[in-house]
Amino acid sequence: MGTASDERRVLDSIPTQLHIGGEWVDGRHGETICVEDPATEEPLVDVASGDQDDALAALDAACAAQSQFAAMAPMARGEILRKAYEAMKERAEDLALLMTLEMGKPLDEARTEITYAADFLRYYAAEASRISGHYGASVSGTGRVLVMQQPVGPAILITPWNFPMAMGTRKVGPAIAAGCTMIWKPAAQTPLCALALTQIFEQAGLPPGVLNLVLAKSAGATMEPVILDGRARKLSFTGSTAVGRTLIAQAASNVLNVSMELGGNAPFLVFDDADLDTAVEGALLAKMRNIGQACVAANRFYVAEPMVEQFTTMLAARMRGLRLGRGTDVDVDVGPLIDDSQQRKVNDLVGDAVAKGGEAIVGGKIPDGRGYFFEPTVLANVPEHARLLKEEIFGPVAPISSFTSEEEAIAAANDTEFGLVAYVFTKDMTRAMRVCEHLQTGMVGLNQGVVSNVAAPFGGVKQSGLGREGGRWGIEEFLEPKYVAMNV
Ligand code: TXE
Repeated sequence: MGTASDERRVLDSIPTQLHIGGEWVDGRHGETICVEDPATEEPLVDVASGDQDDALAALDAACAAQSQFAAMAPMARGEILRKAYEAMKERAEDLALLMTLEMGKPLDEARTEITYAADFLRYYAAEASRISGHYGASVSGTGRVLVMQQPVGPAILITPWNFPMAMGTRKVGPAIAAGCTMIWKPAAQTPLCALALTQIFEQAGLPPGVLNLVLAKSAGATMEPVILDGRARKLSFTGSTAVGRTLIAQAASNVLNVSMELGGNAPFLVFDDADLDTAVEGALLAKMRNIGQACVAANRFYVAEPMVEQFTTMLAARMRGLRLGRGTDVDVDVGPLIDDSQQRKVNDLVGDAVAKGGEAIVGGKIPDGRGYFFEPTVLANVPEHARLLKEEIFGPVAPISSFTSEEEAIAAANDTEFGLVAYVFTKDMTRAMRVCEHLQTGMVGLNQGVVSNVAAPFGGVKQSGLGREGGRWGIEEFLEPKYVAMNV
């Protein structure tokens, strides 16, 4: 897998148009998006780009399909999800290659994401048939309480490029299970995974108009009229906090139900009783998965004073040993960043930290050559006012500081407007629980550097978002309870 002819075959195997009302169509104005390989900066393929007229046509199609889809037996919706899951597993190698080509992550990481993404479909295939209401006595004893669970209505899904398949299935899976029709706009950098997934659902028998795919160069101008229209009743977004804020304001005009999975600034705490090998292993995963382009990426490392030197030496040695390259090449550990703007952002943040007194122990630069690479970087002595301790780095940069007490560690961890995830390494379970209770985050990785699990509620507090995805929480985001007061 990964030869030039495999690459061409995989690229040629997927559609390149928008999908509206069950038809594959070009954008009305004939515009296209050129998809680029971030490791080589070479064009891969052109796909159609739509505008607000296309997006409004997608909304019409979603509205037209809504009531019939809501009436479909939940088990039948589950059956479609199950078929799509099986198709993803069958095509896993090709899908992984497609992902590596358009977004750069090494093939092994892409394979892991395909499994994770497919599992959302498997999970929600089963969950569809478990949607249930409630019937019971009222507390006063007279009458009855009947609660129906109904789909919230047509949903707008907007997804980012960092996990192009999993961010899709994590929204599309529960929306289908709940009986919602959709307008899905993926990121312009990664339309190919979205096209492949839409094709899989078409082949799995999803009725026309249920999943409408809108690709667009200009996201805001294309989607704003759809959000402001008011007929879609749900807006589920994963992306930056800045765009999330704009979208919440747009959704407010028609009081749309919103789910927001936004940015993070994850602290990584290593206490003095932690197992250092486990902590370094966890740090590598939490920092370097997807070359740091994850909302759950460890952004700031705080290590107990007596161990900070050893931790820094161990992590630096591991970071130094990572091999950068095109994700299709064997033995590559780390791929490129997604594009030049992310590369510039990471470079600027590191430049700011170093100008303010930070010291690059490893890396710190854009390497020579083509592709949007950035060297795996460990920084020491970064002062508190450095921008990268306040902002989401979204790159392979680990700033390390020390602390002298549990209170100081918790205060530093919570000193951010974000609240997605924190990582805690300690063998003392009493301390672990105490720290978990005090952390202002939606998730905690306890002695592990990964929190993603399809059965768990993924999401944040503070400016990291609203609502949860995954597990039974994820399907509830697409359901509305309707209470019927019964005179019995
Ligand atoms: O995100 P955007 P970008 C963070 C991360 C990254 C930064 C910028 O820090 O460095 O955001 O990345 C669509 N109306 N995260 O610029 O712009 C866009 O087309 C409607 C964290 O890529 O938020 C894409 O589909 N849609 C995050 C999606 O929003 C709009 C993942 C995300 O793009 C829009 C990605 C608008 N006005 C970036 N503007 C996470 N939570 O994991 C953009 N979009």
